[in-house]
Amino acid sequence: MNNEPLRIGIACFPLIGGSGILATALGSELARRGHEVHFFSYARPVRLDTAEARLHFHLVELAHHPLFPCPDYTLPLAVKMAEVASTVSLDIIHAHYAVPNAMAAVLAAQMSGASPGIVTTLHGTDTNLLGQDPAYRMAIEYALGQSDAVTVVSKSLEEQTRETLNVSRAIEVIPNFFTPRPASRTREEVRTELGAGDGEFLILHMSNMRSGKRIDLLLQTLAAMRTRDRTRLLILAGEPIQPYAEMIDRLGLKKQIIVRENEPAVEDFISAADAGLYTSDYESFGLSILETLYFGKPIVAFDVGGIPEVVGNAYPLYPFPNVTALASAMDKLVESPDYARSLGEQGRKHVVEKFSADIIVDRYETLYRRVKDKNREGKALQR
Ligand code: GMT
Repeated sequence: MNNEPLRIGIACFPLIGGSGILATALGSELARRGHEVHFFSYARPVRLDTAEARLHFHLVELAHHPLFPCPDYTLPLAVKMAEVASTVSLDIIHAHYAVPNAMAAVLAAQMSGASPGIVTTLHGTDTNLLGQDPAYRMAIEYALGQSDAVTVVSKSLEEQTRETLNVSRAIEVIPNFFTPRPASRTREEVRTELGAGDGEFLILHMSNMRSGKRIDLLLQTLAAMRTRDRTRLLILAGEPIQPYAEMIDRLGLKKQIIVRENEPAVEDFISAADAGLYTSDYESFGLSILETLYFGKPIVAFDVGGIPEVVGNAYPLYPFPNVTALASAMDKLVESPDYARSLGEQGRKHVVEKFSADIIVDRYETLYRRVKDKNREGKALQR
């Protein structure tokens, strides 16, 4: 492989959410491999450590112009990327999300003299939510058409994208990956801090708490568990739990639930947990599931979207929205530590084999080089 370092721009959402977390992890891995990486967003991505060599962050200020009915982000993002693309000669802009990031990248490439290649990754919401919205659909299709390469995070998302959007171009499936950072505290220290007793089974749920995560079903599952008095549910929440306070009270779950908001050190909490519970009605991939399995902790989830690809075909999943099935699957884990261990090990083996950084970052690197070479040939032909 050609080892010449690349100059890569990454446009992503900065908050707790799989696409930003994946984009940040990818940028860090690329910088470790010797590439120069420039992040663009309206806030510093939560897991980004710019103390690392070759990682740069460009803050994009929202434009609050009195002429606009609401602040604008797309154009300031495009201009910032065009400026940096010209100054440092970016080879690639990797946009995570079609709108606004890929659309802004298309504009940036046209405005800047550097004409970087554009790689767009769809993460799910661009297809199943914005892709259905007539106000965005055409822009998404245009951004995909103008990108030099398009990737999606699962086969399931590729199928859904082809069904939902008018795209005939090549789409490459490059799944997400995870590189756990070493836990900074012991399992015992974290459990003591959480107030989880020795004999208690600690169930973990990590999400941004948006409606598709079906927190209602998460709570109902816990409430339906035979073993609920022996368990605690730790929610690592990207948004406040407040909207569910009434439901928690009504289901009598107050004593069982521990909430931590915006925790970046997920590794500490996954190590401290005994299993994961995920109740989304759809996930293109399910990065939190990957993270949980990586630590050898079994998960219980519905059979939706790309989740079967993440856990592997032999892994048990349950039909949506059957909370009784989820509750008894979780009861089985609580009551049979050997079964829980072997299911966790089965999941861990699968994800380490399929979704380790080495494999997935190689695929992105190969794609970037292909796009860069094609771009170079195109420019040579124009001369
Ligand atoms: O739904 C979320 O949690 C946020 C969303 C995002 O854009 O960050 O997540 C999407 O991208 C993740 C990374 O590829 C996937 O793991 C999630 O499954 C996907 N969410 C949906 O498809 C609903």
